Amino acid sequence: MNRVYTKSAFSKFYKQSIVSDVSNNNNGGLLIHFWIVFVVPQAKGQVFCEDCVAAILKDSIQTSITNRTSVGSLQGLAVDMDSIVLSVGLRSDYSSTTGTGTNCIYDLHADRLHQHFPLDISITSGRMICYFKLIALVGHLIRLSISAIQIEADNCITDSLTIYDALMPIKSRILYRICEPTNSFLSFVSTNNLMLVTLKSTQVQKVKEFHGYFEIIPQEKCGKVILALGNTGFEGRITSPYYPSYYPPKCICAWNFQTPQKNLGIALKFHNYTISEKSIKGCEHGWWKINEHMYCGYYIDHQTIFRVGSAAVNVEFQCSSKLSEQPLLVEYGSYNISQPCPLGSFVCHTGLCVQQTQRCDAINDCFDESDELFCDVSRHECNTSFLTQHHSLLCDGINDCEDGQDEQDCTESVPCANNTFKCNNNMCFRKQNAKCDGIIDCLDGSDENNCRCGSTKYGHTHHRIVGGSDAQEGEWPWQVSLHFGGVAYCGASVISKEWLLSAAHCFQGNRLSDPRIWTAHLGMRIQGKAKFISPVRRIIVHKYYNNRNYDYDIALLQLSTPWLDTMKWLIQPICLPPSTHRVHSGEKCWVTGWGQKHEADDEISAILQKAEVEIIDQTLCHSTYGLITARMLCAGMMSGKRDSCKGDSGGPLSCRSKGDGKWFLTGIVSWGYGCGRPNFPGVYTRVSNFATWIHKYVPSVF
Ligand code: 4AZ
Repeated sequence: MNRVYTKSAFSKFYKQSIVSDVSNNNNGGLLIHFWIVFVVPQAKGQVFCEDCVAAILKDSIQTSITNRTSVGSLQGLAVDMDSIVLSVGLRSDYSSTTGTGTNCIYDLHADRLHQHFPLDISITSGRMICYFKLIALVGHLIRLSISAIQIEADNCITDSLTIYDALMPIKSRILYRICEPTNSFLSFVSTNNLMLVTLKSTQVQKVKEFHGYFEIIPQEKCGKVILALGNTGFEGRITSPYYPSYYPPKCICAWNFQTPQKNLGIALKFHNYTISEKSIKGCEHGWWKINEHMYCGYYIDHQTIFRVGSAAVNVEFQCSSKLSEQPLLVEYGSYNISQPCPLGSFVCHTGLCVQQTQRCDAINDCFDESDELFCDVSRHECNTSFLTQHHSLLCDGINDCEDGQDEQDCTESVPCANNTFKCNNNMCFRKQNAKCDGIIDCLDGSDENNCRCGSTKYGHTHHRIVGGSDAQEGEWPWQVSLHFGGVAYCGASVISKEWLLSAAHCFQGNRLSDPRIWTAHLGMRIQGKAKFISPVRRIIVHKYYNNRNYDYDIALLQLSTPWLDTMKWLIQPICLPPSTHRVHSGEKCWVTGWGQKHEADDEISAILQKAEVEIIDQTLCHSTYGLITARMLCAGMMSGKRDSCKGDSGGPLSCRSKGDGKWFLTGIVSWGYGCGRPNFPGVYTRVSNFATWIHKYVPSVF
């Protein structure tokens, strides 16, 4: 290396080469892992590139033109050209592996298939980086299983567990990073016989622990020929490689299905996943080729069925992410092409079949609510001619009708006596003051829900406004302005002393996902004059956020410093709607933010703006935009004018409960076609869908 680089164009930057590891290659030779160290001044005009460094090395290797193999020679040594892989490492990665400052390096060799080699470590003091170098028999792979990890949860800033698909800690070879503590069982598979696991802790206050094991596993061939039986229904399953482990990048699988009859096609039931037509952009979570058609895959929180109307079906799946991905499970079976669903049933957008009687019953049987579209429930059935066949609307403890008609005369199904409290699970509790007395009376805790939220010291006026108007001090005490690098960038809402809710799309990208660059401005009316400013400690973006269609556009932010009760005149949390909460079209809500006042403006507003908007019927919104998922809702005016705009993203769509006058965070500003355009209302994240998800991270708000 010295000879190669001291004679190269980069000689003035070249420092040294250091072997970090030697392992077997797959051909009876050695695989040498080494650092080639360059010190490049930050001065302008320096031409230095990763590809050039690799090219210099490859140019120095002599290859014979007559003998066209990949083996060349360097200073008399045979070199496998295909084994030359060059990745850029950081100075910190380099110094950490060269031995100074750490005594926590384990070289672990495994030589027996499927034997578990335990990996357990606990760090009790000081700054620490532990390296586990896992080396398996050549030609085999490594499966790392994690049973528990206790680390600080702050986006990998203080602590992290990183799994590399190589022996050196090079960014481009990261398989997965864990930034949160977990007790769930997780496992990961390498693409070769080497893996490096690092556990970093920059400050140890509490004990940091990691428990797991690794094993050698054989390489698996993914895919097969499948002869489906004639019976309709699901009969088997296909999975991602190394299921139920996270599957490594660079995978490729091919399944060839054959049904016994021409009238039978193949149905694929994807668990927590869906595929849809590939657009010009690439796929982020796997691409699928099904009988010559291309699709992209997306992770979601429900199942979907994809049917191929052909007796011979070729399915090809290729990984597209650089990281390991969540395991995939797909059930398959044959179905009758001319009648995919049983007689008398309805085909959901998710491909599922539900009975016609399950349509328009206000229960999400399709998982994406497509059985509840084109129903026009509240308008039709809530006046005097209430249709009694829609049982679930009646006496279910939810006011489906604006006048509460569906919940009147419920003596039979809801035997709650006067002066008792009705829990969300329809049980009655006898104590008169069960609600918000600090004691959980209802089994589901619903008597203590939303007790210290959604109220303001400001008396709201209810006349309509045209476009936006200036908000008053203390009128929207949950409104937050999120500043990125000191500049107002997105909105958010206060939901507790230390948690905010915002939109996932505000945090997309390397820098935008770093909590250290953000500050949250609370209790603010005029931009820059916040009552309270806190750095952000942690950003949790929903793992199913889809940057194509803005599905699952939700993120939680944890403040570094909670706000104090002394600020409660200007800072208050907004209530979160329970998962049973349904919005009704025509309902009036308010959207607030410092975003652009007009679509064409490039300026944000100095004073917090508010605009009254109307919840738009989901069916109508669907017909305008097409791609409106069950995680979205539309609000605005079909005539245009009142709307949210750029800069309001992540901010609240606040709706006031008719019952107790409390304000609920019904939506989060997400997207839309322009701003205030007729027929294109704003699209909001439907917060009620995320009650369980929020509860997982913020148990205190329920
Ligand atoms: C945006 O770019 C944006 N009219 C936010 C809201 C809307 C449109 C765009 C809704 O952040």
